[in-house]
Amino acid sequence: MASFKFHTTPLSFNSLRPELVLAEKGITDFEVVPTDLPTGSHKTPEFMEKSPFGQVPLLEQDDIAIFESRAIARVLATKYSNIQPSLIPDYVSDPKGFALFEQALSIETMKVDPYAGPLIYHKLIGPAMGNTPDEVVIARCSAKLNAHLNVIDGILAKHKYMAGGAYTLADINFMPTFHVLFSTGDGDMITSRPNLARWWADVSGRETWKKTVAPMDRMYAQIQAQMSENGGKMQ
Ligand SMILES: N[C@@H](CCC(=O)N[C@@H](CS)C(=O)NCC(=O)O)C(=O)O
Repeated sequence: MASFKFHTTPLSFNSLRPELVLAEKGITDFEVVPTDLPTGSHKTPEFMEKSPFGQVPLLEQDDIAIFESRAIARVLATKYSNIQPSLIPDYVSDPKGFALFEQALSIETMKVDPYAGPLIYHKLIGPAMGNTPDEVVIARCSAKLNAHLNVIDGILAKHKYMAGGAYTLADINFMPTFHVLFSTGDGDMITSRPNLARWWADVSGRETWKKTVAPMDRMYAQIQAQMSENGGKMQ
């Protein structure tokens, strides 16, 4: 019997966080429950009972439902902490590594996501749904994100990965958002910065990442092809 249920869709870049943890750990013994965003299967009362923001990903295990991709990724990385790569530094044996890890997680949620999120919405998701992009939001978020990426580039000048010498969940948490920046035409935010570019080449070159991101890339390519036939709209 599968040890948990994972609700996801290849349309969801946030789902890539827990999916990459599972790929890194080699876990395949679980049930994937496909969510159909276009038909709104994530807005039914049954789904929203478990995921009250009406979003994926969603993990169901041990009689509890857990939403928010970063929380799910951390639960899974902790559940399978005995399988390498460890992904979460141990505070007792490596307090400095653990501190850098917590710091890197916070940088992603506080300094990257609040600016990259609206950028991705206004440049990619909104227009695909027929909404007019807000250029003021785009300009403000691009400026902030660029400033914060300069700092992150400086951090990566000091160590190989986001939280020190080892690849961790902190790296994983940044990756989906940075990947989508290549689809908004902002890939140079990563590739023009030497340390970020070196880090990105390393982490995105991992076989686990290539395998995890492939279904989303195929789905985005299909949508783009449909949109160009459809005058820039999804349907
Ligand atoms: N902070 C949430 C964001 C989840 C999210 O935005 N999920 C998207 C797919 S990537 C979704 O379900 N969108 C549908 C909606 O919001 O109605 C997380 O990291 O899990």
